[in-house]
Order: sequence, then structure tokens, then C-alpha cells
Amino acid sequence: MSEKTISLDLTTEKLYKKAKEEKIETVWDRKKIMKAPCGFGEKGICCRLCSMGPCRISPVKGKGAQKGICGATADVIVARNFARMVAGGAAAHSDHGRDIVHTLYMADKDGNYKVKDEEKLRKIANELEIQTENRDIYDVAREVAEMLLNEFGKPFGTLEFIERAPESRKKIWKELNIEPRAIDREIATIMHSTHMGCTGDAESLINMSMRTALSDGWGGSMIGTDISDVLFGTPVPRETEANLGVLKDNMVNIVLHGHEPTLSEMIVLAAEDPELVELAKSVGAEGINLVGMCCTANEVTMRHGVKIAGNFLQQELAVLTGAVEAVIVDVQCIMPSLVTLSECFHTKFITTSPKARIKGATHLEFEEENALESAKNIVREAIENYKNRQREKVFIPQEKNHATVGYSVESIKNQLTRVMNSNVDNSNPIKPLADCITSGVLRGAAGIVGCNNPKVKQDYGHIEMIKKLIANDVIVVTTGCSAQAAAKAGLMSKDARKLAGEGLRRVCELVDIPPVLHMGSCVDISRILNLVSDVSKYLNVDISKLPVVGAAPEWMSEKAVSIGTYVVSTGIDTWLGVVPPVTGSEEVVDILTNRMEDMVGAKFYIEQDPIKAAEQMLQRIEEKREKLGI
Ligand code: BF8
Ligand code: SF4
Repeated sequence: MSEKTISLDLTTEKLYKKAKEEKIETVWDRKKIMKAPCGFGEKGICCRLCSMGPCRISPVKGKGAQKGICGATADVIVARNFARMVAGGAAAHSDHGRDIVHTLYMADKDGNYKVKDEEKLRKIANELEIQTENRDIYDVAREVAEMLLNEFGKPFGTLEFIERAPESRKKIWKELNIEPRAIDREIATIMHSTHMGCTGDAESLINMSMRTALSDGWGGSMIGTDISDVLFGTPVPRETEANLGVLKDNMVNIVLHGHEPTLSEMIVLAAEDPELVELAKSVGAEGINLVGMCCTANEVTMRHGVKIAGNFLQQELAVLTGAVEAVIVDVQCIMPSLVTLSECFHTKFITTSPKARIKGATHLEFEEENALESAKNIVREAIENYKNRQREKVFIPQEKNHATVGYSVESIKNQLTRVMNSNVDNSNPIKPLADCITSGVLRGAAGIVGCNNPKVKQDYGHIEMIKKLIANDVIVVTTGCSAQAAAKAGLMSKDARKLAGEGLRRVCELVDIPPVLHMGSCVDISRILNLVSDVSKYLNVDISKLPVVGAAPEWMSEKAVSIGTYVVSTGIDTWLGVVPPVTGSEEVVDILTNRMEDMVGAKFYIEQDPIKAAEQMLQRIEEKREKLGI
């Protein structure tokens, strides 16, 4: 990749240039210093699970070490490593979900955390067979919280929310013995089974990976999404802007980065506090400009329209503008490099979670018991730092784009019902969407999700793929850093319908939506699971038979590996734009890209060219349509 083309995004290019001029190191420089990735690690054939090793298997068949010291084959080593990635990803998402439920447990009508969406809480309570009539909503909240906390470690049974899946799916999971039991249990089982001298069979390990991944998608993540909606409101469509151009020269700029809305919701409140707004004015700023980064941005833009500063590869660049008073983070996807980078400017890099302390950062622990006060203290630090801004170092690129965001399943259904009310029978809000698909006005739907990765030109994978799909009448739903790429590129603006094929354009006009729908953060991929399940149930066709596809064109994190695995296990073919570290095992590659189809009706595709991948996706969609006779 040439230095000139690190990104599709002009702001990235401009700030990367600034970094070069000022000799400030960024992720792309470190990648260059790293040179080519370790060949063993890249293929997944190194093992350091015990101290007889570390062992590495020769990538050449018949030459050099073909087994680890214990006798583990490349297939076993690769599958164990893959399983551990899934466990890591599932742990991150699910621990986030757990924390949200703890917050629900302590919610109180007089406290900082309240129940905002009572209707959703009642719906969940009913699903869990918890009594709601004539009860205080906070009693219901506590009982729901207790029951959901139990999902992490309950000794018997399977996860409650898998009941939301269509019967045909549940049957497949049961037959394969991959119905997730308790969330922590699935993660622990992988850690146990991948311990030295346990499972020595690649297929069993992938099987376990599917079960653990399902405990993420249909467990921890789904719990995280649902309870976030209960506490902070179920998103509805709203307007926002995206890209680093949302930073303001004359305001206290605060970048909120990380994942859990428990922190960010309080920071949003704190930034609106009149006393703090006054304080900002007293230090010479016009006010407080709160913007989001990574999944925290998705959480707060979906619920409040807070502007999106950027996605994963722009976290360093935000600091490089020299205009950021504080980067406030909680957990996940936070580059430790922000410590040294912030030192080059006046920026305060503030960690808030004991789960993600970073040496050299300012640690102001966020206390949920005293949430608003705690958030105000953090915001105050940022405001007081405004006076230290070095004007000569400031460079804010002006690029930004308009986006309409906030498409929860509920808001999609509302929008469909409201707009199509007059022309269709709206007894089931899913009917208009299903009709559009069966009639062929929409050829299908694609979930494009995941990260940025410096191995890929930033946003190129997302944007090229999305453009190709919408031009061919495939409606796109997105989350995570992919959603932000789309927002920055203007694809979430209603104007973007001009880039859509005729069918999709008509639907967008009629329903008044952009062709690319922002469904939230990465845990909110659970929203996509719910939506697809609704369509599957309505049409009485298993998910694997629907013209629906998924992709993570620029994935990088373990969370993405868990996501990909639960999406495939849910019956949705998934394209990966970055090769996962499995190519050292023919068997594992065969399972993931071939045999999984016999097991769960879907498989992984690995294609680094996003346009080729989109062509394959379109082809697959048409094959499914043909099989369905639609
Ligand atoms: O959980 S898409 S880089 S921010 S891992 Fe991280 Fe990837 Fe972005 Fe959110 Ni998801
Ligand atoms: Fe080597 Fe086996 Fe130990 Fe892994 S578990 S380090 S392959 S001896």
C-alpha cells in the first residue's frame, strides 16, 4: 500500500500528512516498522499454550516440524487459536452487556440511571415470564436484571433470547449441540478445551466456537443492546454529521471513545449542564462540543444525534488536530498510542474504567453510584484544559457529511408502518419489508459491519462494497466502524438514494430512509439478528434461505471474529475482507469456508477485493432468490 493511499477519507490523508510533517508517529508508521506480519502468526500455526513450547509448525508440508511438542497438529493449533479469538470477542461484548444489566439493577426513579423505555422493559419482562401488572417499573427492572445476570452463569438450560430465533434455526442449533447455555460458561469451556492436552479435533473446536459466538450474538450482545435501550431509550431516526470536520475551533472539544453507554450517556448529560457550559464560556470557549469516536459514537449518535468524529483509524488523528481538550475512553478499541500522542499536544487522555487502565493516561475512574457527578468532574477536566490549547498547532480539516441515523428494529418497523399504512395491510410491520424482498423491488439485504484495519485502505472496503450493493438494489444495514465510514462518505444521507438502483431508490423515497441504515454499535448487530429473524418467521423460511448476506470488509478485532462466527451460525453467509489467521490449516479453512454450510446453512467467504466480494454477494443473493422461487 503506498503512503499516498492510506485512506479513502480526505481528513485522514490530511492529518496523516500533518503527522509526517511534525514527525508524530501513527498506526501506519508502526505498521511499517513491523514490516511483514510474522508468517506463523498470520497462518495461525504458532502455539504458546504450554511451556514445552512455544511451538510453531512448518508451513511447508513434509518439511520441518509438522507437530507441536505435545503432538498437536497444525489443524488443532489453528482451531484452538481461532476458538480463543472467539472467546476473547465474546467476553468483551458480553462483559459490556453484563455491565449494562448491573446498571439496570441499580436504576432508580430518583437516581442518575432511570428506565427510559418502559414499554421495551415490559416486553422483555413478558418474554422472560416476569410479572409486570400492578408492579413498580423499578421492581420489574430489578427482576429482569437479576434474571439476565443469571444468563451469564446459570447452571442449567440454554439462553433465554435464543427463543427469539425461528424454530428452524433452533432445531439446527439443537441438533449440532451448539445451543448456548450460559455466556460465561461457553467462554470458560473454550478456555478449558483449548488448554494443553484437551480438545485435539478441529471440528469440535469450531463447533464450540459457534456455541460461544452464539452466546455473544444471542446473549451478551443482545442483552447489551436491549438493556441499553431500556435505560437510555430505543433509538429513533435523527440527524447528525460525521467526520473530523465536526470538531470546532472555538469550543471545548471532547472526544468520547470506547463502547459502553453507561459512561457516555452521563457525559452527554454533563456536557449539557448549564454550570459547565458557563464554565466553558468563562475559559474563553463558546461552549462544549461533544463528539464521538468508534462504538461510543454510535451509541450516542443513535440516541442523541451527537456528532461522529470518526472511526477506529481516526482516533489518533482526532488528537492530531490539536483541537481536542480531552479524549475520554472506557473500554475496547482504544489504542495505547494515545498516551504518547496526547503528550505532543495539550490533549488530556482520560481513562475511566478499571478494565482498561493505560499507563501514562490520566485515570479518573467513573463511579456509577455517583455517575453524573463523576461525569461532570471528567468534563470539568476537559474544560479547564481549553486554556492550554496551542493555537499554532491546530488544524481541523473541514470535511464532514450529513447522516440520518437511529434505525433500531422498532424505528424501522414504525417507519414502514407509518409510511406504508395507506397502501398495504399493516397487520405485521415486517410485511412491507418482506414484500419488497419477495417482489424483487429489493433484491436482498446486506449487513456490512466491523472495523478499520491499516492492512486495508481506510474505509475503501466498506464504501466500495456498500456502493456496489445499493446500486444493485440491496438495502444495506450497518453498525460499528462500518456505519461511520458510510456516514462520513455521505451514504447515510437521504440524498444517497441517487446512488441506489431503481428499486431501492423507490423504497427509500417511499419510506423516507437513506439506502444505508445505521443500526448502532457492534453489540447492536443483535438488532440485525432480531430483524432477520422477524423476516424469516414472517415468510416461514429459514434465515439461511433468505437473500441476506453479511460482511466485515476491514475487520481487525477478536470481537469481529466472534461476530462473524455467530452471523454464519445464524445462517447468514459472511464475507471477510481481511484473511483470518487460519490458512495454516487446510481442515479449518475447509470447515469455515465449506463444511459450515452443511452444518448451519452458511459459511465464510474470504475476499480481499471489496468489489469482487460484492459481486459474489450479489450472485449468492440471486441464487437464494432462485431457490426460493422469488
Ligand atoms: O466494537 S467496529 S474497531 S469500535 S471492534 Fe472496534 Fe471494530 Fe470499530 Fe466497536 Ni466493533
Ligand atoms: Fe507446543 Fe503443544 Fe505446548 Fe502448544 S500445547 S506449546 S503445541 S507442546
